[in-house]
Amino acid sequence: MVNINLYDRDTPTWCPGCGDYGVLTALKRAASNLGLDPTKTVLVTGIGCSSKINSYFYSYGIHTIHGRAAAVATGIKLSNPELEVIIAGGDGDAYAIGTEHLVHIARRNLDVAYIVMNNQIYGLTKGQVSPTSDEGFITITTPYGSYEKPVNGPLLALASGATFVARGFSGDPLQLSNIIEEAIKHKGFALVDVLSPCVTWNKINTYDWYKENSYQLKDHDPTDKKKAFEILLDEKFALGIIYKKEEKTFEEKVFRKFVHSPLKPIDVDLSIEKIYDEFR
Ligand SMILES: Cc1ncc(C[n+]2csc(CCOP(=O)(O)OP(=O)(O)O)c2C)c(N)n1
Ligand code: SF4
Ligand SMILES: [Mg+2]
Repeated sequence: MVNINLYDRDTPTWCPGCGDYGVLTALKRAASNLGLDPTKTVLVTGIGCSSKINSYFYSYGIHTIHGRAAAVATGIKLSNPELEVIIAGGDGDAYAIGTEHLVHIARRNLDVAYIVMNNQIYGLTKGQVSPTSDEGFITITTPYGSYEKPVNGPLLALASGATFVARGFSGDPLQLSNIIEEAIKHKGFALVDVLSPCVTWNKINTYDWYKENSYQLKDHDPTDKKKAFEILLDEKFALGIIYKKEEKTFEEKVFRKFVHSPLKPIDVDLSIEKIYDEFR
């Protein structure tokens, strides 16, 4: 275990009480327990309040474009499989604009962990309906209530071939940190959906609401895939590791066959004048 403060960076600008604080705390604790080396760790995010998490976590990081974190993470992991690559972002990022990347990263079983901070709303853009908003949910873009059924992200990931699927709650950062630790340790694609309230724009799915509408998994065999599907179809949110199976990763199957070491660092002269010269 290393000192948790090692992973501190800027002070978060999230609203007081935002669920994302709990996720950051849990991630830092998991990193500390695993002794993650910040110089060999990359936290890749999309766009959203949740995606700002890599500004507050001390490691390498890329704040990519909305919905494309999984695609960028795939490139990083394939260039250098020795890096610990973690993806994080919101429900909009993962389950709306990024859906296709989620499906394909899951079925490839790339060895990365993906933390989705699910607040059932678009937080950063000030409270529009999201793909996980409940039917009937009133927002500024759905004044008569949402007419759409919510996307079940963990179920989608499991159906797409994810080899680790879990759900945590940012109101319980200790359990969440244990889950994130297991997800990072897992060899293969790990999805962690986190119930992470937006206290500013979502006045329905609050901490209390999630407490009333979730339950702890007990005596569950996470290798039982059929049971995992059943659990994910429950009306209430099951908390814990829902599915886990060891399978060959994408890197083991493809990358190692053709390239036997990470792409080598090269000396690049980043002087802007030199770059301009090339295009003059
Ligand atoms: C291509 C593109 N489309 C739309 C946006 C506008 N946009 C920024 S964040 C966001 C949604 C954020 O919601 P979510 O991913 O759930 O993150 P949260 O802020 O709730 O944590 C949208 C639609 C954008 N930045 N880029
Ligand atoms: S708007 Fe919502 S999601 Fe964004 S920082 Fe505030 S509470 Fe968190
Ligand atoms: Mg959101």
